[in-house]
Amino acid sequence: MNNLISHTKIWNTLKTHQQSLAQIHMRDLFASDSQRFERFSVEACDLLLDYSKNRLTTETLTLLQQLATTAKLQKWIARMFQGEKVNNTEQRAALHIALRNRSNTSILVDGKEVMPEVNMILAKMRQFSESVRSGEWRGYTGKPIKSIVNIGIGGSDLGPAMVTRALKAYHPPHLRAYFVSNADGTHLGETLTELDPETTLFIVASKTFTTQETLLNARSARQWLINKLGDEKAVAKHFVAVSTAKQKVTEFGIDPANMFEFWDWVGGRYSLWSAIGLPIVVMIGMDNFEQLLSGAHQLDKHFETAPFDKNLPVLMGLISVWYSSFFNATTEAILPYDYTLELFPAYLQQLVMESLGKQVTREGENVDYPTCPIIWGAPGNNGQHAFYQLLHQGTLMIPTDFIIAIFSQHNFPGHQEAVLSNALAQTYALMMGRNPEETQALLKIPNPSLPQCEIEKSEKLTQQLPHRVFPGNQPSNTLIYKKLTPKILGTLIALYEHKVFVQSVCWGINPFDQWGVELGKQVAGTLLPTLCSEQEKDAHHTIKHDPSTEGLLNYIKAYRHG
Ligand code: G6Q
Repeated sequence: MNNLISHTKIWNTLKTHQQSLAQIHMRDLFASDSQRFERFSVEACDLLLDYSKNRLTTETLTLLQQLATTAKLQKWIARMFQGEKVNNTEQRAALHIALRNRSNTSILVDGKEVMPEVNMILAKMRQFSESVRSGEWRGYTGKPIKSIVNIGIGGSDLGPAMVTRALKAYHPPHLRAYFVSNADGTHLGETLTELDPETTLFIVASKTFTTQETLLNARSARQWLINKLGDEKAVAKHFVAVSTAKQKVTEFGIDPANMFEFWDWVGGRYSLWSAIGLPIVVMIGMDNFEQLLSGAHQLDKHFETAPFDKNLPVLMGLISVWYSSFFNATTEAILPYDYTLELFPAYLQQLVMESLGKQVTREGENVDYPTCPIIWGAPGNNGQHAFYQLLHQGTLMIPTDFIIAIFSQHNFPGHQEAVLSNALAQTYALMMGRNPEETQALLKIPNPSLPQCEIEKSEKLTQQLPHRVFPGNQPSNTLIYKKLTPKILGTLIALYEHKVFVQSVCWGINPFDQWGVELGKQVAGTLLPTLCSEQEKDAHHTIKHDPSTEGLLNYIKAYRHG
C-alpha cells in the first residue's frame, strides 16, 4: 500500500514542470509580463501579499492548486473547523479557531458546544485583567500590582511573549511584563532582581502542569515570594495558574479560584488565543485582546471561504511546498521590517517546525519527500548587516518572507523611509541579482587596448568580477500592512497557522502532535538521579549510558562535587 502524495500523477507533473522552470530567471518572467505584480498579488484582511517575486508562473499555480485538491485540502479545512479529531495520534480536535470565533457560531466537540466555555473563560480573563490593571487587585501587603511574570515554556511562553512584545505600544505605563521559561536559574534569578515581591504577580502557565522547567521555576518563585513576604498565605495574592489540569494546580498550592482553564483541543503552540494569553490581556487590556481575536477570526473566515487562488494561507502554503518538495529548499527566512515583530521568527520556529517536523504520514507511512523547512530569521535591517550575504551570494536557495509595516509605532524623521526603502531594495536585489555584464559596466573596466597601466587596472577589475556578481533569482513573498495593531497581529499569526495547515495537508502529515517534544519530557528525568547523586560512581551504574554520556557525566560531576 502506498498512499503517499508523491506517488500521484499531479506530483509527477509538478516535478516535470519544475525542471522546465529551473533554468528560468525571475527577471525574465518579469520582463515578459508587465502584469506580473497584478497577477501574483492578493489583498485580503488588511494585508497585501505580493508573491510575484517567486519562481512560478500561472501554470505552476494551477498545478499547485490541483495538488491541494488531490490532497483534499477543502475537506481537511472543513474537518478542522467542525471540530473533528484531526489530531489523530492524540485523538483530539484542533480548535484554536473556536477560541477566536467572534461570530459565536456553534462548534461541537464530541457533541458538546464549546463556545459557552470559551466565552466564560474570556469573561473571567476580562474581569481579572481589569482588576489587576485598575489596581483593585492587591498584593498580600495591600499594594497594587506593577509587574507580571509569566512562567511557562514552549507554547506556554513563545506566543504570549511574542504578542506582548509586539504590542508594547498598548501597554499601560504602570505595568511591566516578564517571561521566564528557561530552567537555568539565571533566567529566574535575573528577573527576580528587578522585582518587588509586594507588587509582583506570577502567572504559571502550563497546559499539563507537569513540565519540569515550568514547575521548577514556579516552585523557586513561590519560595522567593514566601521568603520575602514571610507568609505562605501571600501565595494566594501573587500566583495564578493557566492550565487544563485543575487537580495538579491545586496540588501545587494555587487556589483553583485563581486558575484559568483551557482544554485538550487547544494545542500548546496554538494556545495564545486561550487563557494562555492572560499576560497579553493584562498588558494590552481585554478590548485589545478581543481585537487580536477578531483579526484572527477574520483570517479564519477568509481561509474557510476564499477560492484557493485568492486565499492567503493557501497561496503561502503551496508556495512553501513548491520550494521544499520540488526545489529541495531546506530553509525559509522570516524577515520582519517591523521591529515590534522581533520575536516573530522565534515564535514561528516552534509553530512551523513542531508542526511539520514529521517523517511519517497521518497513517504512519514513511514519507519519501522532505517535509519541514528550517525556519530562521531576524528583523530586516539588522539581518542585512549580518546574514543577508548568504541570501545574495551563497549557494542555497532560501525563500524569504518580507513582513513590512508601512507605519512604525514611533515617528522619528527619516526612519521609516529608511526601513521601507531597504526592504523593497532587498526584495528587488534578491530577485534581479546583478549579472556579469551589469557588473562589468558598473566596475567601469577600461578597454584593454590601452596603455600598460590601464591594462593592469583592467586585469585587477576583471579578477574582481566574479566576486561582485549576484545571481539573483532568490524568491520572496512580501506581506505589507498599514501599522501593527492587535487586529493585524491576530490576522498575521492566523495566516501562518493556516499556512502550516495547508503544508501539512499537502504532505499528508498530522501537524498537531509533537512526539519529539514528549520524548524530551520523558528523558528529562532519566539522568537526574545520576547527576544528583553525591558519589561519583554510584547511581550511574544502575542506569548504563553510552560511553560519551558517561564521560560527560563524570566530567560534570567532578566539578560539581569538587
Ligand atoms: C506545543 C508543545 C510544547 C508545550 C510545552 C509546554 O505545542 O506541546 O511546546 O507547549 O512543552 O507544555 P505545558 O504547557 O504542558 O507546560
